[in-house]
Amino acid sequence: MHPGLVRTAQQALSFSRQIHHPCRRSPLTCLSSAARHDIQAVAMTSTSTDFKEYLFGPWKIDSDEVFTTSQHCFAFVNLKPVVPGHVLVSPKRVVARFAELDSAEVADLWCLVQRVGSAIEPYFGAQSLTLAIQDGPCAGQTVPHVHVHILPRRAGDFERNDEVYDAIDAASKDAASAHKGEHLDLDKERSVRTPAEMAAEAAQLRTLFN
Ligand code: AMW
Repeated sequence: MHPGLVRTAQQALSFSRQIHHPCRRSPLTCLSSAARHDIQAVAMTSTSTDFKEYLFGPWKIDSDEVFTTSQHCFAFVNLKPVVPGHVLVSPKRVVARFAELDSAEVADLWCLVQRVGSAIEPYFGAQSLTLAIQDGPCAGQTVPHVHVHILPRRAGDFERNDEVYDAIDAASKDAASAHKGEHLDLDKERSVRTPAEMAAEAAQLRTLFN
C-alpha cells in the first residue's frame, strides 16, 4: 500500500468528509470548434445556461459533480482523489490528446486550471500544487479525454515528492477498474467515492467560485 495514499486517505475527512474514444481524431474534428461544441452541447442534454451533464471520455459527469466552468472547459471532483482537493479540469469537447485542442481551448483550459488551483490551494490548507497531464495511454492516461490533474500539496504529504505520480497512477487504475465493475480490494482506502460524496464536495467548492 502506498504510504502517501494511506496518510492522505486518513486526512480525507476534512475535504467534505469527501464513446470510448480509441482513435486520436474524432469524427467531429473536421468541424470548427464552435460547431463541434454546439453538437456536443445538444448531445449532452443542454440547458439555456450550461450543460446538465458533461462527458469525461465515455463517462457522464453529472453537473452535481462540476464546480465551475469556463467557455470551453469544466472543473469537476475526482472519483478517486489521492490528496484532499485532487480535482480535474477538462475541455467540454471530448478529445483524447492535448494536441487535438485548438488554441482557444488550450488558453481557456490553462486559465481555468490557474483559477481553480488558486482557489483550492488555500481552501485545503496547501502551500503548493501539482499540475499533471497524462497525455495518451503510454503516459498513463486511463480516460481518453484531455484532463489536467490539480492536487493541492502540503509539506510532507508524500515521503518523496515524486511518489505523487505513482499515487495518481494507482488511483486512476482503481477508478478504471471500478468503471468496469471489477472487484477492488476490500481495503476501504482503495474504494472509489459515491456520487453523494462527490456532489457534497463539489457543492463546497462551488462556493469558492460564486
Ligand atoms: W488519467 O489516468 O486518465 O490521467 O486520470 C483519470 C482520472 O480520472 C483519475 O484521477 C480518476 O480517479 C478520475 N476519474 C475516472 N473516472 C471518473 C469519473 N467518472 N468521475 C470523476 N473522476 C473520474
